[in-house]
Amino acid sequence: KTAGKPIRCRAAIARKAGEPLSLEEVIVAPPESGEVRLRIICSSLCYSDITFWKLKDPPAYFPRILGHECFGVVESVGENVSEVAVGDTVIPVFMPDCGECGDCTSSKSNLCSNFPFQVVPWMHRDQKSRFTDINGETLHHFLFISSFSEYTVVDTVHIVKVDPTIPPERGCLLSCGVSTGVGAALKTANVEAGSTVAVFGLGAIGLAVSEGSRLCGAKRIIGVDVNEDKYEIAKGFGVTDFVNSRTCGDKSVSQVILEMTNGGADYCFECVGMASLVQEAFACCRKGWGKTVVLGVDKPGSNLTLSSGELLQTGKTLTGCLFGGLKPKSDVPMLVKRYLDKELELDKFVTHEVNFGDINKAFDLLTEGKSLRCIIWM
Ligand code: CXF
Ligand code: ZN
Repeated sequence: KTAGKPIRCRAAIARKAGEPLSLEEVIVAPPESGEVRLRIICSSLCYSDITFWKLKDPPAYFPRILGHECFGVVESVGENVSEVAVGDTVIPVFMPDCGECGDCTSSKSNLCSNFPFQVVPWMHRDQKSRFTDINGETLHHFLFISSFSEYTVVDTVHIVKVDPTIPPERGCLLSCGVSTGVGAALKTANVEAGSTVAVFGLGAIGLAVSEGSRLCGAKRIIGVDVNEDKYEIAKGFGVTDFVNSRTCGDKSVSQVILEMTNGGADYCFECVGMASLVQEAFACCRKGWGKTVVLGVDKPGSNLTLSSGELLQTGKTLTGCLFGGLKPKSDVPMLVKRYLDKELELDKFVTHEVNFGDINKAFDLLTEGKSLRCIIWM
């Protein structure tokens, strides 16, 4: 009944940087060609929502509907949509997957060139918004998803149809953060069984890297954090050793890890977003074959200092990835299957749940470092 017509529903609008989201009625336009309109079942809060909510300078856009880690059902489809139908359960992903370009057709890349990933506040194809508030003011999109609304319009290049038997409150985790960490271990690094891994930063992303490394059969997983309390939590994600980077005395973290591992970790993952930590990670991955993967997002313009001699003489690899290097349309269903087969553990990431009306509590919990993932039920 609603197909082809605007929908009036409830959304949480970020009106000003860092101020509580305001729950308001919004109008969601019907999907255009190549797009679908989704009913969001639940979202979970990813730290990128906080980052862009706090942002005062460009690329900050207000008013805006944030949210990008979610699970939904197709309410209606625009023209030229054959991949999904009304009623299908989907996981939206901020990374596009057009399935046709040189990158999407290659198993070696997840960086779509037809819809290059950028942080813009619009829909891909017409650079316009599908949201207005009740006064007719345009509301900006976020990461092509904007899930803090009962209904949202998403381009089909950003949706993945999934097995409807996965519970929404687990499926939504695979929409961003957990997939990013698990993918970095499974795909970007391709962690070998029996290896030693060092994870810098034990937030949800670092813990997802640990979970991915555990899945790959890593023998030793060294967690690095400034907060000692993280170790107890991290043990549940496969972390076997802990280094407090604040209490290394006159040694650097990399020196401590080089000594602990007798020459370096086979794989290092930077999950904080600090150039200096990338250097530390690279310094303690093993010569000859060590691989360092950057997942953390540092401030724009932050540079790495790396000696070309060190690169030449050690043969180490330094790389980075978005969304763990996963190809959304094929790899998200693979992770769903591994969850349903009881290999990939997702339950332990969920520390809190709130109703949509209490969404600001979810923001407080994550800002204060009290939650890993908080489910926000529509
Ligand atoms: C991030 C990835 C890097 C750019 C900003 C958004 N994605 C999701 O949290
Ligand atoms: Zn995210």
